[in-house]
Amino acid sequence: MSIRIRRARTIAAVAAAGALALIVAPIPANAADPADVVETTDLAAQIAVIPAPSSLDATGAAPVLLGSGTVIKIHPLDDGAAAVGENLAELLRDATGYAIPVGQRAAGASQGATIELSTRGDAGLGDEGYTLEAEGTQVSVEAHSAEGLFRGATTLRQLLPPEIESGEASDVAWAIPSVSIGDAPRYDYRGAMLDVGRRFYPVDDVKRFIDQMALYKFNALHMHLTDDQGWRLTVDARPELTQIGASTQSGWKPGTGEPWFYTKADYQEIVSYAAEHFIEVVPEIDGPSHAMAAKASIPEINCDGKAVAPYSGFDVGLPTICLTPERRDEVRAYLRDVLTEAAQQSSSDIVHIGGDEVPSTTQEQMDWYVQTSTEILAEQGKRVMGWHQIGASPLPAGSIMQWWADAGDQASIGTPNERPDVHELRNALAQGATVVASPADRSYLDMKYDASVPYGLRWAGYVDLERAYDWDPISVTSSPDGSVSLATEEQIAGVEAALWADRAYRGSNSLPTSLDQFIPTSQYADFTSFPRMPAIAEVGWSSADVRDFDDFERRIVEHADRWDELGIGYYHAPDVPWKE
Ligand code: TNX
Repeated sequence: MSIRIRRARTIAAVAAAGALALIVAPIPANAADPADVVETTDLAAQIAVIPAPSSLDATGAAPVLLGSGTVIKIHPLDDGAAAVGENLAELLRDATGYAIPVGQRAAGASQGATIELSTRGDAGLGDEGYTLEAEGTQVSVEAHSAEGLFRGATTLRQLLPPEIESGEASDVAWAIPSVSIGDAPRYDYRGAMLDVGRRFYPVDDVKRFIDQMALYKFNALHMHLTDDQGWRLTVDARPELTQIGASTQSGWKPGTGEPWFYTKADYQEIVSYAAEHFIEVVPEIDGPSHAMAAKASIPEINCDGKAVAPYSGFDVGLPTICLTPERRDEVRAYLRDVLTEAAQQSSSDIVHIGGDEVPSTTQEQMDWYVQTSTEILAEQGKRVMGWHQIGASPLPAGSIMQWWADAGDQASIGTPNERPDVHELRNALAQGATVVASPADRSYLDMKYDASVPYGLRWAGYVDLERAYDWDPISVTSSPDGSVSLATEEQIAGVEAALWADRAYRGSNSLPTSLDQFIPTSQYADFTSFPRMPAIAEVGWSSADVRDFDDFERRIVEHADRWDELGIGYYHAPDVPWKE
């Protein structure tokens, strides 16, 4: 990454230097209406970008004001900028009521700043880096790719007042603080996972989650498409998987609802919608454990050749797909069908093969399962990702380990009694794998924030906002004193926020007694993800030297105004000083 980063300055540091007081000096001549008096404190507070950029200078000059003549200017041959420009224009039009043409300034129009977008920036900006300059009557966002420009436009969105999110015209001063920003992500992979296996999310709820991911610069949607309680992906070669395997979800037996699965068209709609937001969809087909839905649908992947009953309970560690030699042809054929179709329907070069919580298998059996899966995916040009348990098996270089360990595993790093998880990660790294960090006691969004929370689990402890924020991939793959590290910075691909759905119902400290306890998936996802998902976004995007929890908390409080505009039902965590 060769973006030049000025000495990191947190917003708090800028404020301390008194620069923010200058920001709101005089209203410039292009103000749409003299009544648009911009409050000093509002505008200062408005500099609340999440994740924190690599460098941000509040220049102290007057703010830039959008007006009825604002145009998004792009070079006529810059197709990447045109697509991002249209997307930005739509957001601005809805909220401002202005025409916001994309192209050149309309003749005669004069009110309001010009926004110039370009993907012709320096290659040193990388795939997702950008610069943003706002001063006078001009905002310029420059990147080396459409993706980088989209990330920059997202920052611009966050520099506008929260009403920009409302989707309907409001009468506020559309002021952008005068700033100079240089930014690029720390890690390439910034994921969020939905467990649609335990609980099916309708397409619209998946899109809602994608919108939220995009606002915080995530770039990978990991879909946990299969588990004991359900199979959600249409596989043409194996129609039974959705005919039988989609009839259950956690707590819901066959016959209690519609079959819960994505048709091919549904899934493509999700993939395309994600792509419009520069997010890849990483599909997961979990196995050899967490596979009761497959075992209920396909008799020949069971050792006795008989289908199991569809499962809608709450246990883990249930029987695996048969791994003894006499069933290997059938299991290989099953894996070939499902992994090939998962690969072909997906937009990412990564397919996740699960591998977690496997009871009573030998290492030889696990190796066979992992190697068979990786070979099938290699034929499709895909790399494998897996929960870190697959790290004990032979893996091609370039595979990705998802590290979901907790503080207990970390505490054993470098001691004579390192836990098996640690060996698995060491072994994977030695084979040329990289790590996605999703430590359960930091980034599992299904962990309760505190004892009062009615949904979710607490096996990895409570995860309040500070716990979700105050870590990084190096710290969670190192011994507590930092003296032994499993991975170098280069061996870390990124981070993931994982939203499991084992207990997506009210009163989750016990098993449910009524289907009325199940809240809609959008409500569950909003509550568990906000405010913590933006914290994980910052862990993945922002360099360590610009991160500071107090400043993050200040910015989160500002973002709550955006969530209100967007109708996001976030948790009013008692440890956060919300405005009201
Ligand atoms: C552990 S993390 C699991 C999931 C559960 C989750 C609940 C992992 C790879 N396996 O099956 O849903 O805990 O928190």
